[in-house]
Amino acid sequence: MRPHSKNSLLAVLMMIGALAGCAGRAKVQPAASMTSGGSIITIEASSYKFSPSEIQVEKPGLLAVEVKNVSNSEHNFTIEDLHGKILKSVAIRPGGSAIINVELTERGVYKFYCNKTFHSTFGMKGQIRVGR
Ligand SMILES: [Cu+2]
Repeated sequence: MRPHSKNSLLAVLMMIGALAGCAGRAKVQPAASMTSGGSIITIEASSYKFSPSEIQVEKPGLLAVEVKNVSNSEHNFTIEDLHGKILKSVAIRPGGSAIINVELTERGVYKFYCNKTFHSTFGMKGQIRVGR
């Protein structure tokens, strides 16, 4: 292998390492507690990500998710239970918002995503961890 091709391989490896590092550093956002007993979190939907995408909830119970679509495209918020069953699936128009109430009855990691074609592939997905 000639020296310059070795260097470009190294550059590619370093780039992959940097990307993986970014993915691993996703900030976990704790949901706020409501006086009524449940929790609440606000998520911004843009093309193509949810922010925050990693959410922590103290314990099982009601979670109110406010999803604000800050993009010019229609998006969707779909959340599954621990067994892959869809709990809620709500469309959010461009510039609009929706409050989605879900009962997260068990400790564990709940996946959410946008169900529009390819959006989750592009990165419109995240998870809610209930309990430590
Ligand atoms: Cu989407």
